[in-house]
Amino acid sequence: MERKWWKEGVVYQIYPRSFYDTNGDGIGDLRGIIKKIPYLKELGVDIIWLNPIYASPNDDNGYDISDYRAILNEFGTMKDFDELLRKLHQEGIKLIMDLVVNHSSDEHPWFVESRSSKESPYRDYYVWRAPSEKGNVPNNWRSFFSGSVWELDEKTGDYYLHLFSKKQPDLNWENEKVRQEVYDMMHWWFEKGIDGFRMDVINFISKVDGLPSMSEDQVEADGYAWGGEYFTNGPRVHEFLQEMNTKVLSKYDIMTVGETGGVTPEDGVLFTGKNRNELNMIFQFEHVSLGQGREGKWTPEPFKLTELKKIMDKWQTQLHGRGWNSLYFNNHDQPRQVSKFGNDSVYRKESAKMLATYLHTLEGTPYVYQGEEIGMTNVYFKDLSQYKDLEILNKWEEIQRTGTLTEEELLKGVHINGRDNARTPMQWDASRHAGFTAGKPWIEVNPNYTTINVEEALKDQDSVFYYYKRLIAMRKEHPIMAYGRYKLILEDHEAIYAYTKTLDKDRWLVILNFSDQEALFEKPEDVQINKEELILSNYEVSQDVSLNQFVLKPYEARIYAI
Ligand code: ISL
Ligand code: CA
Repeated sequence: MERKWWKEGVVYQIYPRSFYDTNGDGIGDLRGIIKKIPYLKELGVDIIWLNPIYASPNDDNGYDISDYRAILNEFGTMKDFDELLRKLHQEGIKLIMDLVVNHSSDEHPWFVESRSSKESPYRDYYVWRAPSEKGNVPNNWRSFFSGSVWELDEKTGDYYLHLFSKKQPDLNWENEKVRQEVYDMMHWWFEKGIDGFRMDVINFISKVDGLPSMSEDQVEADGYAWGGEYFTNGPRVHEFLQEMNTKVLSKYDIMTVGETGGVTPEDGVLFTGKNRNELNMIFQFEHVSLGQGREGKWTPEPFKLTELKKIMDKWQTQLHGRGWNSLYFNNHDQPRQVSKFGNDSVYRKESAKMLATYLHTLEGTPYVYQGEEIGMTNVYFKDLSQYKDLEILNKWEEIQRTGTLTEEELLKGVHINGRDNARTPMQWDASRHAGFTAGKPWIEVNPNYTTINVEEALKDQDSVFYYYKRLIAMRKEHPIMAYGRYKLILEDHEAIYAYTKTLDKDRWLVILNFSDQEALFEKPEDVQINKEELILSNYEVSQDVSLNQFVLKPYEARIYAI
């Protein structure tokens, strides 16, 4: 398999707003990241991904950009950015930025121009449509953040498309000039020396011609339908990415990761295949979408380990040698992984380490989301009004109209799947506001900061932090972690997730207990053991254990070289 730095590295994702505040305004900033470089160095990560830090009115925390070449005032200045990049590079850490070009802010000068008149040279930078024959919205698609994807612009009497909030109008990728603007901007950042991009909802940029309505029977209580099939992996998406690759990406030694909801492994191969000249890797969503009920993520239901295995096994085997996976359970849009896939009470530390063992031994590049390395958990705010995320707040408004959920039910869903679970401030120490800010944080800290925090973790040799540090260091010593071939065993087991990894003469056996009960491991006959060398575990392991059969403790994880 071809070796690449972005396959061997571990990415650490920083949500700047919630990382570290240096000036007491309650908002994390770039100087805060600079200040914490020694911490990142101690952990040993290779690549930093920053969520958007560009000028933005912050309707969606920076995913609504009003100037792609300026830094958000609250985060600092371009000088701070240059210093951050230089200092990270001095430490041998690479930096990738968020590229948000499916849409801009409605306050971006392009959109301000575009909406000014039907004759504006910028009109066609966005997606405008006349009202339907009945004088209504042009189609029945629902926005990601509730309500219609269309907003009427009084001035010209047309509607503009916004798959996300109405302050995030979709750019019109059919327009060559738009594409060129994006490519110029990307060159500008690459010339500054950044090392790549994470591309926001990049598989939504090409929409099906005519933007057809969904059929009436798809329309739900809110009056809209999910229009995904008309904008996910659209007709020209691969053409656009290949053009971007030819004109920009291929000119630099950089990495790219596409955020691609609604993809199958076959799509994954198209986006990341070596000879496709598109992206290096993608984030798929199948595993993090497990257990969605009647109202999607807001009505979570239990799911089985075998369902997770099925999904992950498919991605592991189908991309093997043909593409590349991104490995993650959480990010700024997802709940905390110990809360969703592990256990955030009695077995918090054990399950945090077990999940880490899993993500770092699959085929692909592991991503660590800030706070994951100390086992941060979901936040269980008592009241919906404590949340800041517009996805949650818009849903709250919607259910008051439709009555499809009670507030109590929504709150329960938010506790499990709300995006703000990931966005409460990083917990640095046990002092007020978790040492995140000297002021008042923009969103309340998780009250469990008094016990779960970085200072505590650094004092404890057995902490989740040091386990991550070890896994990250091991990746440099053991090419089998990044490049070894994954093969699932015990596929029907409902508690144990086990697999082998193989690279040339090296063979590892990874055994993970995903449950809070003891579980009996029985080695299948076709797994041949030549030696039993324990590489890593999250509990003390007694010497005389037999790999043929043994009992795993709750959330126990072991890696053996066999
Ligand atoms: O988190 C989600 C909600 O259920 C997703 O639907 C999410 O909105 C989707 O994955 C796209 O996410 C990305 O683009 C959004 C932004 O709000 C997210 O933070 C970003 O990661 C719009 O730019
Ligand atoms: Ca600040």
